Amino acid sequence: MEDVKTRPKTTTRTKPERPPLWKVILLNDDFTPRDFVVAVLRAVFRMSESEAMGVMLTAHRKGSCVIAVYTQEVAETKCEQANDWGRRTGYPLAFTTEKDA
Ligand code: NFA
Repeated sequence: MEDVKTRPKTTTRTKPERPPLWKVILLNDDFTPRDFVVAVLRAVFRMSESEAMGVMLTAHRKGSCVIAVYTQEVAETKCEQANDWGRRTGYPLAFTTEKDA
């Protein structure tokens, strides 16, 4: 048997864990004016006019629409801010959060 020098082959790499993501979802209702929904989407979620219009129409037609995904804290804060807009004006406009798959 030859005297083969071996080096340890194990390396340890620590990759940072990705934080879990949460969806913010817009729910349709029959009362909130379309323009108001678009204004909230633009203000709270920083959407362009056409993005906001697309999201509003998808929720209107399908019942709900995923707006964006964020870390849990950001998702919950934005959801609360958006719900406050509806509450203050008396519209039943509702946003919710859900853990991403
Ligand atoms: N369905 C509402 C209307 O016809 C518009 C709306 C869209 C409300 C998306 C809430 C969410 N005025």
